[in-house]
Amino acid sequence: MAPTPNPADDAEQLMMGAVPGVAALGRGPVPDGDHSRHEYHHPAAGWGAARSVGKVLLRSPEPVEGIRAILNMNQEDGGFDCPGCAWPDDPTGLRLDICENGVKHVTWEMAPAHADREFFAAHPVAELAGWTDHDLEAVGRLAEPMSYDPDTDHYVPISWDDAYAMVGQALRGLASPDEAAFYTSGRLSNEATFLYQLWVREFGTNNLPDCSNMCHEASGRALTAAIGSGKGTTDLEDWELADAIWLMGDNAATNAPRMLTWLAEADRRGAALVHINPLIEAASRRTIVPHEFADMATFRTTRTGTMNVQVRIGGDLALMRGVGKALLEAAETDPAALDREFIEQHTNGFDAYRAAVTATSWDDIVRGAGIAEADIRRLAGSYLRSQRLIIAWCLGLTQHEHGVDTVREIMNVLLLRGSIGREGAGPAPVRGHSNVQGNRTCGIDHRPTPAFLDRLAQVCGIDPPREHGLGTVAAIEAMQRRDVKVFVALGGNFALAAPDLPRTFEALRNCDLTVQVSTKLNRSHVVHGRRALILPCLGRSERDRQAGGEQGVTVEDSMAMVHISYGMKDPASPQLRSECAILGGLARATLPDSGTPWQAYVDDYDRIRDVMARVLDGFDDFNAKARRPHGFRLPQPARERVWLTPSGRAEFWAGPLPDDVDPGQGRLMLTTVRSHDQFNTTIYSNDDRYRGLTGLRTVIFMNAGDMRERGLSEFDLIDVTSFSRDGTRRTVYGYRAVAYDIPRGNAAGYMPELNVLCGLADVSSQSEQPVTKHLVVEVTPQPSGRS
Ligand SMILES: Nc1nc2c(c(=O)[nH]1)N[C@H]1C(S)=C(S)[C@@H](COP(=O)(O)OP(=O)(O)OC[C@H]3O[C@@H](n4cnc5c(=O)[nH]c(N)nc54)[C@H](O)[C@@H]3O)O[C@H]1N2
Ligand SMILES: Nc1nc2c(c(=O)[nH]1)N[C@H]1C(S)=C(S)[C@@H](COP(=O)(O)OP(=O)(O)OC[C@H]3O[C@@H](n4cnc5c(=O)[nH]c(N)nc54)[C@H](O)[C@@H]3O)O[C@H]1N2
Ligand SMILES: [Mo]
Repeated sequence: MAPTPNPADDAEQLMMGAVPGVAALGRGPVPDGDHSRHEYHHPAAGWGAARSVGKVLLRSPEPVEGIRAILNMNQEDGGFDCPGCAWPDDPTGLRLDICENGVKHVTWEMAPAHADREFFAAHPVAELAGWTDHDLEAVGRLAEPMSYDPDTDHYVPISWDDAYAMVGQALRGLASPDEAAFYTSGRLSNEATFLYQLWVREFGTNNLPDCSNMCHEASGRALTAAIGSGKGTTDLEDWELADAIWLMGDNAATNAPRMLTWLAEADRRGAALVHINPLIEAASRRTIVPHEFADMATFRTTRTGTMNVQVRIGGDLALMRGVGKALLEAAETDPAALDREFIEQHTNGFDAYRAAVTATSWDDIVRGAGIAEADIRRLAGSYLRSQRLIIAWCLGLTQHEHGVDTVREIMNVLLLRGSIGREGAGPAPVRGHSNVQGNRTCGIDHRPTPAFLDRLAQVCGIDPPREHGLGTVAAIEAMQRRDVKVFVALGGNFALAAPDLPRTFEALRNCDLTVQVSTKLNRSHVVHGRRALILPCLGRSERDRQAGGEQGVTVEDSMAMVHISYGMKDPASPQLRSECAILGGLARATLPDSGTPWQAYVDDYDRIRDVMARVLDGFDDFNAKARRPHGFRLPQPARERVWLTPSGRAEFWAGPLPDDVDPGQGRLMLTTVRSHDQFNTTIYSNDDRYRGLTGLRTVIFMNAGDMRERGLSEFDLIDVTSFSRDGTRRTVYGYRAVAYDIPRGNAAGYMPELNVLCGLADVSSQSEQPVTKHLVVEVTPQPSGRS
């Protein structure tokens, strides 16, 4: 008998674009067929953003609470930290520290708890699996713990104690602790992070994959090798003093909008603002600074970019090599071109670097970067005229095979002129999730250092495992092989954020138990193991009451400032528990003989902070310092020109230029990006305002010449096939071509939809990151696909 077709499977196939001849569905709201594109000429932020905020607040189920909460966001006196991006708060308090996307984010979190037992009783999981990801999250907040019942295919209520017991029993029943993996998304507070890794390591594994493995892992590894610590060195005072800012591979107007204010102020004092990006993004043009009400009233715009360098995808390493080459050439006649004293006193490996640069021809540089020699020299000239250069970067640089090398080459360029450990200068990786940097600081790392483990052992009296654990991609492979049988996720949406969705789905379904600690319903709840738990937690905007009174938690921003954050709003449901409380419950159920005072930690987070102060560098007097207005800055030795590298010096890197920017005859290099209306896998709408697109996410932005070559007109249906390193191919059917200002041979489209095209083999050997900004594809018109 033929199996009965499952409509949800069909819908999932359509979301993936897996059905030949049919338009792909995507993961936003179901498209109504009405889509359009125009050139966006307006300034970023300003009234467009204000209008959008107004719309979001009106749609919000709790408009008054919404406005009140937003005004309390990022404020020093008892407010909470914006759960959006990791851009720091303004320490002077002079600037209105909210942005359009932060507002969207908080109001989205403040939804009523409609994902409750009645909801799950009405909708079997097979049906929910057919909903788009937008529709799943739009149900509202999760209300109470739920457990998957395979007999009825429904999630059914379970008590917190039974849920903890189920996890404890499953973990204790494993042949080895390494048969479990524990994922983190970058929302988790420092306190919850510390408890999480303590539980996992006391249990006995370092299998702690996290979203960093897909995000800034390359930055951390490169910075550690170059300057001895995995973080940037600049703070906002430096951003106020810089006379040149280069922004590489970052869509700031969308993903770190509060940066626009700092760019506008830099322009007013005459700084050079260079945007290095294959796409001309909104931040490279003008903004209306939202906290300057006179500007808002008079529509006065300020420039946020003075130069665009439209590098080809993956060409940043070559571009930086070119800048270095121009500087070294200039130094032959101009002694001030290099900071020789700094190079001599503070660095190692300069001669090898110079030799590597000499060995790289201008031809190779120009081909690799896709930028003319004269323009590269112009960029270097601008650096020579400046005294204080900040180079900031985000995912455009990291999600490549050579992400680590690229960040090393940025460091080379900074080291040449001593642009580090000096006011107004230095490297500035722009982090993603609001506490992703804090997660690493507080112990989420599948490759922990022996020094950290020693301290943990000594202070907490546990015997942590020493072998490295599994990162994200390795964890997927292990689940597929059934080497890992229990998967626990503290936040995030692993099913959708990871590469190669069909294999990731299979991996999760292979597990005996999947546990998701979440705020909202998402794909990772409907793609689950044989048994599955949904454990709903408080969001950052909500009050956290424990036995010891109301609790605050700390986070660390992109610039290593740590501060405390208090929720302001009553929890969406009385059944919700804090992440710390859930972790305490899970730990006690897993480790009945544990000597760790789990309950005492949960009762009063000051006790967690006290023990963190003894384990982590720079956290001494943590409880007092966290409560200072704006908190405290973690020490960054490289900022003081103290280099914690094995040589005790900052290290130049002298590798060769890779030859991997050319996708090959007839193929394109595809990069995956976020739209203006999404937060990672959370999709608010099908629009992307700054790119002028409305109504559709299943698009590929292409150069008009590449479209002509393929006989394509705007919005024609196309199929996109990727070529994985392991020789396999993957296709999404029924996307649409959109002409865009992007270099020939390059293309862009949206994550998470296009994660289908990234194979598990397509992972950087330097960083273990999936190379989701470096996919080799072929775009073909869909047979009879004219629309
Ligand atoms: N509103 C909102 N804010 C967010 C997020 C969100 O989804 N929504 N996500 C958060 C997270 S977790 C992160 S990590 C950050 C992500 O912030 P971004 O890194 O800005 O995110 P992406 O959309 O991936 O954009 C990458 C940028 O790099 C460019 N790019 C792509 N390939 C290349 C390349 O080869 N070279 C160069 N030079 N540029 C390239 C793209 O054109 C794009 O401008 O934002 C955080 N903030
Ligand atoms: N192709 C491609 N893939 C990518 C990327 C890319 O650029 N291209 N970017 C990568 C990057 S940079 C990242 S960071 C990952 C993102 O990967 P993740 O961090 O795994 O995904 P998110 O979409 O941020 O997770 C959203 C879910 O988090 C839960 N959540 C929200 N707030 C909270 C909270 O306070 N506590 C808890 N416990 N749960 C909460 C909600 O249930 C929500 O559905 O994706 C990666 N994947
Ligand atoms: Mo990220």
